[in-house]
Amino acid sequence: MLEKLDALHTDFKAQIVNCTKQADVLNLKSQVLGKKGALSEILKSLKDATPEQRKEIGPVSNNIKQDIEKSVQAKLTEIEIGEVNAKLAENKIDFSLRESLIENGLTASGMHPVHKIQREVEDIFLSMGFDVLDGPHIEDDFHNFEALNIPETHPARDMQDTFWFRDMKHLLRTHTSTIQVRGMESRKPPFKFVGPGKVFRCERTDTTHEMCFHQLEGMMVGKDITVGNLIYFMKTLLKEIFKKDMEVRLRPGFFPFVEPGFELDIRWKKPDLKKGESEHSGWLELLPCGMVHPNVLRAGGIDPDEYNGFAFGLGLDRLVMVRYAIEDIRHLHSGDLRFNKQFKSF
Ligand code: FA5
Repeated sequence: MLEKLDALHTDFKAQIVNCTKQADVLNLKSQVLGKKGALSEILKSLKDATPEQRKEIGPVSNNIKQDIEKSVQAKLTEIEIGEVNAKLAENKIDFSLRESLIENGLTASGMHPVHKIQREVEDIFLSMGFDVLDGPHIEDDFHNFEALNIPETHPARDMQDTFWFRDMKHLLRTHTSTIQVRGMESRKPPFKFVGPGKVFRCERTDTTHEMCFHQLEGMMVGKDITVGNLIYFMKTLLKEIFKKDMEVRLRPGFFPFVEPGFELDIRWKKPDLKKGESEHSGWLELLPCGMVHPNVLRAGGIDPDEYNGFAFGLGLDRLVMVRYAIEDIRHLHSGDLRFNKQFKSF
């Protein structure tokens, strides 16, 4: 019986190396280990064996069974990896190369308008000497609220309804001001940086409100920074984006992390004008900003008696709406190809 087992094992090993499909491997496994398979057939005669022979054959047949199962698993994995690699090689696309996209017939595609405007804004700030920073989507209470002068019991927490994790310590960031805090922690003044990214709020959606949208935070800290500096950078940004001087309005706005705080609104030519309504009737809230609150500087390890600065938070989806006269923010992430195809990059 031992010879038969040995022959079965050798035969299995010879056959499995030639399998090229997962189905062949599974068939082979069932021929050898299945209920009516070769191993069961051999072990049927175990009933006629002496107790000594059984003692010897039992462990041998178990070892062979385990080895076959291991080989089957390894072969299945090897074939799967081979298939995935073959598919990857077949569909090799370098998304950073225009030629590669054209080769693959992907010329109808384009960069998403929010991503495109984000890159443009980053480039504008880079050209003015700002750094571009990144930050995590999942944040802790400290970086999203506490360090921004919004303690646990502060009513300002209600301004940004939040998706909390079960531990009630972590949340999906509600604004990119978290990058402001992380930026202060990692550098010494003077500095200036912007931090773009996705943010999340438990919002009731409408034409100008989404639950997941994009912001770009900016911060400049140094000595004797003024509101004049803030307005200069904001107006330069808008002029570069819209390629003309934009009419803006600055009105007082409350944010616990700035003092004084402002809302910078932009004159918006409403795309869905009602009868009799002037096309210049709209102001769109676009860019809240202000001088950084001393408590925020302190939380970031900066002495407010020595340094001050400004900060702003730009709504990137809203900027796209103004630039392309989009009447409903929900088009932007609807995945509707009729909408997306209008933003071909080339
Ligand atoms: C903030 O998020 C502040 N962190 C911004 C800030 C930074 C103020 C630094 C002062 C200093 P607010 O909640 O207003 O502020 O959002 C900022 C911008 O994001 C808005 O002006 C708007 O353009 C955009 N925004 C806000 N909520 C939504 C929404 N639900 N959908 C789309 N865009 C939104």
